[in-house]
Amino acid sequence: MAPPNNQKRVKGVQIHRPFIYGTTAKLFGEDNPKPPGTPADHTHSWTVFVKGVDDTDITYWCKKVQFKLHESIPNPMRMIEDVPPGGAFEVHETGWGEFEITIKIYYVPESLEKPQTLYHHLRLHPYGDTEEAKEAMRRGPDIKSWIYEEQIFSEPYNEFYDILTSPMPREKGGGGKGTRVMKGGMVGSVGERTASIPLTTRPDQPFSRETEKLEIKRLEEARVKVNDLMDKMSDDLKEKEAELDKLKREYNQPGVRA
Ligand code: SLL
Repeated sequence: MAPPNNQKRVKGVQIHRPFIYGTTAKLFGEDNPKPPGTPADHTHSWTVFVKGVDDTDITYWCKKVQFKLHESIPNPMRMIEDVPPGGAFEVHETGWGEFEITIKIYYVPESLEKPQTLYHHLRLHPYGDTEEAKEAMRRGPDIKSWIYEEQIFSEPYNEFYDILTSPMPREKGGGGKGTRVMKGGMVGSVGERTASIPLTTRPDQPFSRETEKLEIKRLEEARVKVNDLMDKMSDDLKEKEAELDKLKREYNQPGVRA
């Protein structure tokens, strides 16, 4: 869409907004009974979603989300819109197999941005022999494949810039600290329009500054390990080269050759 004449890009500005997308699956069983009418070969219920980190509002920049499911599923194109602030754009389904879901994010019209596409693999089983998979098993029956992502708006148009950065209107007559009145009159504390993420991790909120610190620690440990391995390999190589030199010298000595 061509921007109207009065719209200008805010130069040199980049706004980022964290969000999460992914899938949560659960095996049918005693604690997750099959809803009546579910086909006999379906083994899991699952959800695919796009939402804010810590359930913060993303509806001021994300207008709607289209999920393209596997063609074996009836009506595979699902458009989700009119989500209340702080809610999730999500689809609930049941099935038996894993596949790649196409997630198309549509921005609010004021952004004048084209939609963007993400791809996500629906995971039904915690696979692998890794610590991560074992930890997933220990944590419980939900199979989560969640991705932290940051939406970047580079030099947004001025009207959209105002929307992105405006504080939420405070409730008249004062609610408690942090209480906000959102579109539609809903009151809650879905947070400011900022890029902040929570300080600590909670069971259903795995992305936080704490997670970030742990990840940095993990990367640093891996870097040290790789360096140690490289040093060891370089020592081994030197040793082998010395041995090769020695053998060559012995071989070239008079009387050795037959
Ligand atoms: C596989 N390539 O073989 C994948 C395909 C398809 C998943 C997975 C059917 C759901 C329904 C369903 O779970 N399809 O019948 O509504 O693993």
